Amino acid sequence: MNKNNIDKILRNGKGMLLAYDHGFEHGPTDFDEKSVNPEWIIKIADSGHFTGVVFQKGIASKYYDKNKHKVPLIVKMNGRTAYQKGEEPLSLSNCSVEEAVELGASAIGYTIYVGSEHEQTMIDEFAQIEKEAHDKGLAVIGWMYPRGKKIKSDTDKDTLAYAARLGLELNADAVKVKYSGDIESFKWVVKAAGKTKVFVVGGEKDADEDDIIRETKEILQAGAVGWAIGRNIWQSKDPIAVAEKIAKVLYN
Ligand code: FBP
Repeated sequence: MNKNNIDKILRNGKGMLLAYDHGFEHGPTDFDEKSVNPEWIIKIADSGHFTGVVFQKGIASKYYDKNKHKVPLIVKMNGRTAYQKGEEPLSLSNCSVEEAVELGASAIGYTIYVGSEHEQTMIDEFAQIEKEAHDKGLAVIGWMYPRGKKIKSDTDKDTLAYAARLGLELNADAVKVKYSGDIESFKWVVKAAGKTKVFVVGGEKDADEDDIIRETKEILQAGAVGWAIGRNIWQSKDPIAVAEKIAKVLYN
């Protein structure tokens, strides 16, 4: 049993993880003059509204100081560049669990493209990382993304429920999945995940910032623990103010 690991990245049973691995996944195209600088992101993450910050190992190693920063670190173990956005995606690890521990990680994250023809390769790698991470006392979060020719819709209730359930089957402490778009269908996704907690992906920045507050209420009602969110925070004009608004709904 790895009962308490996940509590390190939750507050009152809820959580908001600031995702910042986009430089790897998309290239710096998502950033502006300010958000391209990881120091600014750590400042946002350390504002008190987040229960974790997600970095690949390079940014963690060069910018995250485990003795100085309060926000828990989640090291994203795998990634693939935007050049590899083929129909059947594969994402492999570029970091060891030992390195994540040295960097001060409380948790590790790993993407599985559920449904991709390379799915088994990612499941095998995840299984090894999961065992080692749990042995070393880290929480394990599965970025469970249905992708590939077999996937008709990546926000379909049953597709998402399958992805969330796979996280439970693989012993993830939490999964990160897209929102299905309505409370009732998402309840089923959360139920399928069982004792594995559910974080929701923020996605592209909403045009109206009130949408993220409405969605926060909805995902909580469905039973999710909160967000793993990037662009909706650091692409905002005032990231800390948006985070504070979400935090008020989330942790109360
Ligand atoms: P956002 O909240 O900005 O969507 O970030 C969540 C995230 O999962 C990141 O961790 C990751 O870099 C990105 O989305 C991947 O997006 P995609 O695979 O859809 O290009």
